[in-house]
Amino acid sequence: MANTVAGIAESINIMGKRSGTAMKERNPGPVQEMAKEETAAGATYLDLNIGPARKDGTELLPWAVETVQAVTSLPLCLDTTNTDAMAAGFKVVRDKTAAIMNSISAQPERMQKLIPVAAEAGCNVIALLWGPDGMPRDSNERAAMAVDLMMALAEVGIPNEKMLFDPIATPITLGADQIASGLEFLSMLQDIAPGAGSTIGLSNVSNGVADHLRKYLDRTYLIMLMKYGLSTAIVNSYDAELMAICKGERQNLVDLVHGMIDGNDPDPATLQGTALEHYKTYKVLSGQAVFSESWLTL
Ligand code: THG
Repeated sequence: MANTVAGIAESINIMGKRSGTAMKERNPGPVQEMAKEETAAGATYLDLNIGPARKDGTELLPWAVETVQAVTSLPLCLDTTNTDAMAAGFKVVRDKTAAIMNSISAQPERMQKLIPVAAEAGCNVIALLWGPDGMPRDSNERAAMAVDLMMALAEVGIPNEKMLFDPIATPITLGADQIASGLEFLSMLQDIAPGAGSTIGLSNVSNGVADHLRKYLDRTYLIMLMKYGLSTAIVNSYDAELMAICKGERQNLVDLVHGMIDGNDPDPATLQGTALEHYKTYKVLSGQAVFSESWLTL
């Protein structure tokens, strides 16, 4: 049971208001400010997400890597679906063995292109459980994809300890079944790939939910994932409460939610503040209560 989770800060991102504009204009200032803010917030890695970057990815990602490396020594997580951009980005990464490739999915052409790049860099690899037919339907499909990825990575000498399996978080608005199946996969992971790590894009769970409510879902979801040994998470490092959970500073809330997973059902009348928020949010994320945007006030 993990007590801490390494946070991969997500905010330097081509879709973001501040960082997206700056990246498109190749304006280093805002990107470097954000890198310093994410570092100060206690991130363990900085994700640099340029999206598909079809036109200029091979130039943009190396620019982003060098821009951020000028102001922080934190290891980087290079995030793009453009395989040429990924290779170009890794060329200029200073500490390749500490960095993360985000990601290699279980699609044959992506595996073929990226696995040699990862082997050469000696980096960590996020193994994204997304297959040729898209999203896995249950934990067994996740397990089958994980085996495929693990075997292909092992073939080039990448050890389990450098793999971070991402079971893919789905929005709560699609229901709690997929959330349960991701957790179930994590509980199987050490049998499938002993020593391997894991990660998840936490904020996927609150995708499509009103902005001011998203953080409650992300925080409780993180605590649930910790019960199943999640080792890293892609996080909004501007949420100080979420970062406190990552750093192991909210043991009382962890005990509450993990107790509920074990079958305890505390009387909500005895809870208040953040404890009550996590109680209500756990009910929704575990499928015991139906999600609606009034879940916290009911
Ligand atoms: N798994 C892996 N990698 C991933 C994801 C995953 N990378 C991309 C994504 N999912 C995680 N990254 C983000 C980055 C930003 C946001 C969500 C996920 C986000 N940003 C705010 C918004 O859009 O409201 C703020 C944007 C802004 O700055 O204006 O939500 O699942 N392996």
